[in-house]
Amino acid sequence: MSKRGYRIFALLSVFFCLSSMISQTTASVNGMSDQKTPILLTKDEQQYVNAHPIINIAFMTGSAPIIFSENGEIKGILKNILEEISFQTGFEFRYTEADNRDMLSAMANNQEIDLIGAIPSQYLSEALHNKHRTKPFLISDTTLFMRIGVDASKLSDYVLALISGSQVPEDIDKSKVKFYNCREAVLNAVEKGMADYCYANEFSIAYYSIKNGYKNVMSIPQNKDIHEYFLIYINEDEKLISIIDKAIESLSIIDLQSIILQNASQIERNISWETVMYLYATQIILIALVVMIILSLLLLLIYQSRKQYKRHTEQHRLLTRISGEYIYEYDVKKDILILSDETVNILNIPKRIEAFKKSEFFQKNSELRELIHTDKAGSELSLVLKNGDAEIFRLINSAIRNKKQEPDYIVGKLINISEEKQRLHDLRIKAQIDGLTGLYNSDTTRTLIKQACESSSDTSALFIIDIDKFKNINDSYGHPMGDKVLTEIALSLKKCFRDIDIVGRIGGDEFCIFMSGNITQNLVKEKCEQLRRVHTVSEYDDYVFVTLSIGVVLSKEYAKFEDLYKIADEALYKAKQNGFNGYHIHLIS
Ligand code: GH3
Ligand code: MG
Repeated sequence: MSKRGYRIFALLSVFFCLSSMISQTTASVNGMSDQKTPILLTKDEQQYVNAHPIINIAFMTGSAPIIFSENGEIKGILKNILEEISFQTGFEFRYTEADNRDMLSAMANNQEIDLIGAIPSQYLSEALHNKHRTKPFLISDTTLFMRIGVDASKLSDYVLALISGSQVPEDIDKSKVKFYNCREAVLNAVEKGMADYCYANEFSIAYYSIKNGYKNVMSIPQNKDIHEYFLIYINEDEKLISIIDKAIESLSIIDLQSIILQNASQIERNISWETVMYLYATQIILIALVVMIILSLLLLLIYQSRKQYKRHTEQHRLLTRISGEYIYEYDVKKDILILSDETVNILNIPKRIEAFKKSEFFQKNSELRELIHTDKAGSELSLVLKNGDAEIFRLINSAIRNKKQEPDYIVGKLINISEEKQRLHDLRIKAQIDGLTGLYNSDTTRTLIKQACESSSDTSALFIIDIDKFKNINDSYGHPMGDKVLTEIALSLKKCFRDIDIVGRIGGDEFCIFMSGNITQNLVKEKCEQLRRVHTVSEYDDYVFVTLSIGVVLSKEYAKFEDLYKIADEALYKAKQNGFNGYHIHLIS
């Protein structure tokens, strides 16, 4: 038979024992009838019970399931039998547990006890052997209990486990014997391999096999020897002997069966990890595998979602960086401002500011206060960056509100719009400038001069300057040369006038200049003389000589642009009439 086969046999034999022992025992109990005999105490016996109600009984430790203590409570077949006797006689039994035989003998010698319970005759010391005893209340076959692997036909080669104080059988070598304190210790020694075999009653083997979950052993009924269980009287007290004997005899087979069954069904199993593994190894491994697979899948799922989350965060970070967006959060209740890494990178403030409203950043920088204004969308603010530059940001705030609609949390972003602003500015400027000469274009010139006229009450001068015979230049030297002439003249005009003067091109070869402030006639003349010189424009080998005609109106009081323009235009016409390269000044006083 395989090792595992033996183990199964061993376990099965334990259960077999439990069921078979009941019928066997009940049949073996000497003198017991099927019917419970009512116990009738004589008058003397009743008086004895009244005078000696307490009976002290001692038993050996580890004698389960016959009698034993568990968690301070006395249990077992004998305990139940004595309860029955107690019920019938009126005796009260008090129990003392002896750890070893010497202790038991000492209690007997000192007359501390009245009875000793449940020691088979084989294990009695000589002194106890001669004492009076009850009829046996339980009989059991002797069973060989041995470690799996022991050859039952050569037991003399193996180590025998005995209860201390027991006689060593004659045919056994004493060096091959080990002693243990009690029955349970003997059985445990065989299970653990400290000894190889022992003999025990089938009740104890069944009980401890279930309780301790033995798995390295097997038991074989011997049919050669029996264990009888009885009570031993310490004193030759005839009355006590007569009462107890009567009571034991009165126990019916049914009483005993139910007592044994009750004890067999109440074995508390010591569940060790090894026992559980032995019994449920396959199931445990399967469950562990399933759990491991589920755990692995969960871990994989968590890993993947974390990876995805990281990727999303990184994408979002990149997007915000590319789009020039800077995120921040503000916990309204806790008054904590938290900036994203990107925001920290550009602004000169920490990533997390506790008590933001009291912080110096908030106190000193009014722009930063805007960050915690709820539902602020589209407002613009200028922030000083780490590098010292000030840039313009558009601010968008959104609030998470509580049930009372108060903001609990504000999430916002700053969008850097400096470049956009600059572009707009450039476009606006571009729209005001004449593409060829870089001077104000006609519309802008007129608008600016109109505005200047309206706001100025000082003497002002409006110049209209026209290039003489410009058409000829185009015709003779080509259009590009004409453009060059226009550009050079524009440059000369710029140089001639002050920065605060409005200088613009208002037609093909016509320019308009407005001077305000205390403009004198002399200054106007001076400017006209300056412009009257012949302008030489060269391109490669070509030289063009250009002259200008100038019409000026000098007004000492407020005048409308349209009026001034008309007068200056007439002055120009006069200058042209007088021959080219001249000027005419019209004074309005
Ligand atoms: P006047 O002395 O009487 O002013 O004669 P003019 O030849 O200058 O006559 P007019 O003012 O009629 O001629 C202006 C010419 O300027 C007509 C047009 O072809 C030319 N012109 C207008 N805009 C441009 C330009 O942007 N580039 C060039 N090259 N020529 C232009
Ligand atoms: Mg002209």
